[in-house]
This record gives sequence, C-alpha cells and structure tokens, in this order.
Amino acid sequence: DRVPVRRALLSVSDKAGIVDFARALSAKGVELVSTGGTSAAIAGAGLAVRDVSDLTGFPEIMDGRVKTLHPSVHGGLLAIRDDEEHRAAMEAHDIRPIDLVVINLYPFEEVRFGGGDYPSTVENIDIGGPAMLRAAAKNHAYVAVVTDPGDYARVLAALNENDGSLTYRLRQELAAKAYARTSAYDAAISQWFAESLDLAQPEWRGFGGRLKEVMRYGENPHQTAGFYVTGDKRPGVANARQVQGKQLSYNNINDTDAAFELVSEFDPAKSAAVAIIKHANPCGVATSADLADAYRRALACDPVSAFGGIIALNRTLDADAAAEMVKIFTEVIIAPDASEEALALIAAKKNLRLLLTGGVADPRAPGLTAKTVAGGLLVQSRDSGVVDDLDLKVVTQRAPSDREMADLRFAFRVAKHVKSNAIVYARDLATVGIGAGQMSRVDSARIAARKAEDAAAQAGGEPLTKGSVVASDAFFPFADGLLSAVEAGATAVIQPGGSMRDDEVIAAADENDIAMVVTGMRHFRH
Ligand code: 93A
Repeated sequence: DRVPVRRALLSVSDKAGIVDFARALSAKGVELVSTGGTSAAIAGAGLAVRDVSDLTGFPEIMDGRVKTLHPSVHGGLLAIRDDEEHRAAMEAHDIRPIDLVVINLYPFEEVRFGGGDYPSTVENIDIGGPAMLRAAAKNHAYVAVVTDPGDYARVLAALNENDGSLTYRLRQELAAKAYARTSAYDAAISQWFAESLDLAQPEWRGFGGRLKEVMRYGENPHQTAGFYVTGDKRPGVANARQVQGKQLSYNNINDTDAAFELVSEFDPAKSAAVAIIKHANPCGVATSADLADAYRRALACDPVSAFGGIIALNRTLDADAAAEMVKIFTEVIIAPDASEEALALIAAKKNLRLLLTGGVADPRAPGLTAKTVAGGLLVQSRDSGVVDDLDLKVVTQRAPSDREMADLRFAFRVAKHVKSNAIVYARDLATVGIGAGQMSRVDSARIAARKAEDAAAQAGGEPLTKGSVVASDAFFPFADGLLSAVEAGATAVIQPGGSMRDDEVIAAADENDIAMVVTGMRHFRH
C-alpha cells in the first residue's frame, strides 16, 4: 500500500513553508512541477522546477484562469496505475503520473470577509485548485494530496520513515482533509452569494467551516471536539486574540460566545455593559456609565452562580474593573481591548484567560447559526432583531414611566440571550433576577424571583424585584406567569404578545396597575 513519490505538483496561494517543503522533496529526488507564482518562488530558491505549461504544452491563459485544467495534469492525477487501458491512454497521450499534489486555494474567504469588491471576490473563486484537490483525493489509492501547510512536516516525516513512500492510511487521511477543504470553500462561496444577493432562503446557502483548532475534549471528557470557523471577521470568540491563560475548552468557547454576543447588544458609545455567563446563560447583566460599576451590579444579580463564570464587556477593560474582576474565580474575560494597567492586574491571575476582540459585533449583521439533530443540520439566519427597531405598543391602561421604559428595553435585550423560557427582571439597567431554560414560563418567572430573594438574603435587604420590570422572551400563554411577576413586585412588563389569551393577560395586568408593552417579536433561544 506504499506508493513512492516521484513527481509532485505544487500550486499554492499561501506560500508559507513551500520553499522549504520543495527543497526537502527535491533532496529526496522528487521531480517538481509548479504553476507560475509558486514556480517562481521555488526557482528563486535555486531549486530545479518544471513549469506546468511545459507539461501541458499550453501557456497559462486568461489571467491564469486556465493553467492546470488540462489532461496532462488531470490524467496524471486520475490514472489508475495498474489498469491496462489507463496505462495505454497515458502512453498514447504522453501523460506521466503525478504522485503528490501540494495545493492551497485562492484566498476567497480572506477577500470576501476583507471587504473585497464583487469582481475581485469572483476572481478569487479558485477553479483549477479544487479540481486538482478533488481529483488527487479521489485517486488516493495512488496519489497523496496536501492542502494544509501545517501538514508539510508530517508528510516529510512519513516520507523519511517509509523510504520515499507514503502509506495508504496517510493518503486516505489527506484525501479526507482535502474534501473537507473543498466543501468548506464552496460553502463560503455560496454563503457569499446568498449574502450579497440578499437571498434569505436556506437552500441558497451552503454551510461549512475550516477547522481552526482541536480541543482536548468536547462538552464532556469522553467526547472529541474541534472548532470550525467560517472566515467571518465578526468580532467575537472565533477572531479574538488570547492574551493569556491556557487553551479554551469547548464549553468555554460556547459560553464566551454567548457572553460577547450579549454585550454586543449594547452600544459602547452610550454605556458600559457587562455580562457574566454560566452554561451559556447570563447570571447577571448591567449597564452603567462605568465598567467597574456595571460589573459590581451584574455580579450582585446572582453572586453564587457567577463563581467560575465568563465575563464579557463592551468597552476597553480598565484598571478599576480589572481590580474588581480578579476578586473572584473567573474562567474567561472577553473585551474589545484592555489598558496596560488592566493587563498587569489580569496577568497576576495566571489561569484567567483574557481574550481581546478589537471591537464589538454588530447585533443587526446577517449571518447563520446551526445546530445538529440526529441525521441533520438545522440552519437559520441569526436572530438580528433589536428592540430599538421594533414598534412597541402599550396595551394596558397605564403606560410605563420613562424609567420603566428604559428598564423594559434593557430587559428585553437581555432576554434575547437567555435560553427559553426566559424571564428577566431588571431595575436601573441591571438584571435583578433571571429565569432560564425552564419548560414552563411560570417556573422561569418563579425561579427568577427566587434568585432575587436569594441575592437579597445574601446582601441583606429587600429583593430588588420590588419595583422592577420584567421581560419575557415569548408571550404569556396564561395569566399565571404574569401574576407570578406581580407577586415578585414587578410594575411593568415587556413581551411579544400574540397569545390566544392576550386579553386575559392584559386584564390581569390592568387589575394590578401593571404597564405592559408588546414588541411583536419573539426571541426564542434553545
Ligand atoms: O484560476 S484557476 O482556477 N485556474 C487554474 O487552472 C488553476 N490552477 C491552479 N486557479 C488555479 N490554480 C490556483 O493557483 C491554485 O489553487 C493556487 O491557489 C494558485 C497558485 O498560483 P501561482 O502558483 O501562480 O501563485
């Protein structure tokens, strides 16, 4: 099952490591064939390399659109070496086998997400590269295909070990990786089309990503895990720079994403926002004029749960906030940036991971989310609904006061990021009780109120739900959830509306002098 590597075709856009790899191959007596730019790089290092146009008898034409799309190349990649007919065809047409291809593609994703205009994005759709990757991978019985510069060392080591040959197993693995790459590449192209043409229907969008890193384990230690990235430059966990601390775990990445997406709902020019997340749900969120104050108030919502949590901020981490944050055990902090002083304070906590994103994300930006089900993948557009864009209607006799209204908007913004059924109590632009992930809305309302009581018991004083407002991510199917909020002391409610029993719910609100606003938009999150 070992195939000696005698001839290699190299054609790479990302030229990192290619000269060293080519040199090592050449030293092993491998004949090198290459396309224009790659060939120039290799020849520039003084290595013997044959131009692909020499092989095809054709110049590279049409600005390079047609350079390797030729039977001399594809015949050399696809021929079954021990098939009579294939051998006869090779002989008749002077086609020689290619045993190894080293190809990485035109940087379509970089151009797309780097703000390339329409024509240059289209020009960066690689055709010849994927064709060769797919051909070589199909014929992995004879051909090895390398598309990740990270594999150069591994392939060289294998050649050394096997006397200039590669094993079948390695060729199979490399083939699998090549198809992972071409499928992610095509998915990126279709996503770009869908987004630039504003095609909302899922059938217009492929779905895929590139493996960015392998985690030590998944949600549990007996599960494997990897982090795939789409190339979207959205500020957040996929594109952040990790300043310190060990590698993020699967759960850390999931929770850090939830945390940063939540604070990105709050415009940093208007207020500082802090969210503390546990198990993908916020256990405290607050906005304030200043970060340290926002953090203290977010923490006060549920200090027990906040232990070992993940903190996200929408502004540059400053020394005051950092000094507060290092007081309890936290897994991760994610922020747009950090001051020198804050960095020094965080550095004292070796295990605390700090991620810097360079900015906040646009909550209104288009994009996709996906989750798996048995035998399938559920894909949808991001929930880009923002309460400020909605037509809020007061449905009760009493309208909310300005202060209640500000808190209602705040609470609904947070509720969007709480697992359903979500109930969020807020007061003075801070959450004071959050009920998440319950199977009935009334249970979420009760849990949120109980959490507020627990926090009050710890801090000494009245539960902050007295005089608070409450947000519900979906309508109240019955009056019971609303009455539970009334009991906890809420004076105003925001909810999507649209229940068959809206009248009953509104009547219960009026009886209790509650102000109620409906948004017309639901924020389920599962
Ligand atoms: O324009 S293409 O789709 N047409 C081709 O025939 C072709 N062959 C290789 N792009 C093609 N390539 C790509 O060129 C490779 O995938 C690689 O990314 C790039 C290397 O070009 P150069 O060696 O000239 O830098």
